[in-house]
Amino acid sequence: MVEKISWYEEFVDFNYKPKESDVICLFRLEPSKGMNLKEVIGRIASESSCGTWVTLSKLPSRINKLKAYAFWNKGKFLKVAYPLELFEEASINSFLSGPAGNIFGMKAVNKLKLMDASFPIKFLKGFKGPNYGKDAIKKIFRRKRGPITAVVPKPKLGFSAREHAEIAYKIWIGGIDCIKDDENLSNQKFNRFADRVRLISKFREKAEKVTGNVKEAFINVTAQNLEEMEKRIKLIHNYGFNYFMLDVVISGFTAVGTASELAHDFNMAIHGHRAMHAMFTRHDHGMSMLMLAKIMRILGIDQLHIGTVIGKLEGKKEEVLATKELITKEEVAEIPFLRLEQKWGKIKPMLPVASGGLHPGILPELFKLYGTTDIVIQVGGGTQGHPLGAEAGAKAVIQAIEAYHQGIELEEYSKTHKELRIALEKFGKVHPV
Ligand code: CAP
Ligand code: MG
Repeated sequence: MVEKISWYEEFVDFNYKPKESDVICLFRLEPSKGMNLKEVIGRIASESSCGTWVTLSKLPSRINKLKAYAFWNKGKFLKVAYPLELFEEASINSFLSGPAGNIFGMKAVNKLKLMDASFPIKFLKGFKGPNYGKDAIKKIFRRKRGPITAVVPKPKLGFSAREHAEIAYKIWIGGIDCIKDDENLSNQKFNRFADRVRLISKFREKAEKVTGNVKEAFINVTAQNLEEMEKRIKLIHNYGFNYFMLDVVISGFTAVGTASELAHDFNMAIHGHRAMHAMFTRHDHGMSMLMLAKIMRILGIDQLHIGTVIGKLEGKKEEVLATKELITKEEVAEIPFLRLEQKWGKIKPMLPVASGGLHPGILPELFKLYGTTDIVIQVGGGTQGHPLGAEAGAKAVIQAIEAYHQGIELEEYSKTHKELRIALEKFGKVHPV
């Protein structure tokens, strides 16, 4: 009798009832030409857990306890249950190397997207999560509600450290809470990291004295190795800042885990920039932004860019709002084909960051979507594009927030607020693309 060559079907069981302790993954998939859905489903569950393409001469006695089961399929959507002991405790990387690993390169699969993964509390218990999260508003800024406001000195690159700090000062005295490095500013020759930290600190002291308000900075510690990243975090800490910023995708999940350990050690908050995410979160192959945001909350990022819906960067309303709920609530229900249910246990809620093409003219639209209590907004070009300069641009942003909080239309409020009026004359209500 010819021995059968494959055993993928052993990883499909539509009668399987997931255990409390299982990790459940939701995939969206399209089989390659010539492959039917059933053939592909077994491959996905097998290759992302403990199987392989061919029957083997010897199997470990525990193999059946480690098999993942594809147990639900509706159209292009598939759920796979993974026994928790497949994954190393307190390691997202261990998880990702399976359900976010080789299966995305299988010839049998034409398109595959990891939409979400629901983790049992037993797994989440291994992680500290965000150090501040939503509490930053009251613990760092000593305010009851948001938004926390931030501005990136623009253009992205080109200012010297001193020029950068001087612009920061203008933005701070215009009323903005935080200055943010751009995602591609690190330690360039024309703006050395150590000079920037020192000078921003100097101007921050001045701005706090002049305004009487807390002023913060999200300075980018993204570096080529963990040792250098740690050195940069320590320097920022030594200058008394409560935040640092990290490009979380470019740095990688191990760096995010290390940065989070340091943030807890130094009692700091991490601003997570998601540059590079769109290489795999857009369209139908890769991992959803919702899944990436869940990973960042587990790993301990305090606030994360998740999109604006109305700005210049891609992000559909349904997914942005489902992601915002996922990172700000204690638990969320399933949204069919988009999000699985998730209880968070002791993992603190994060703050969503809305950024990208924002300006005073469209802030009310953003707040209608997001609310203003738990949110960080970043308005870069929309501040420094103001005809009267950065300080006036900052004032126009603050005036737009005040108008929204008082329930007054921007046009009405701009009659008595010059900076807002001039901003509206230039930007109108344009949705930049
Ligand atoms: C926004 C920004 C941010 C984007 C990132 C930029 O500047 O600084 O990096 O918001 O996108 O470089 O484009 P503006 P996302 O305020 O001048 O648009 O927030 O979607 O991750
Ligand atoms: Mg940027």
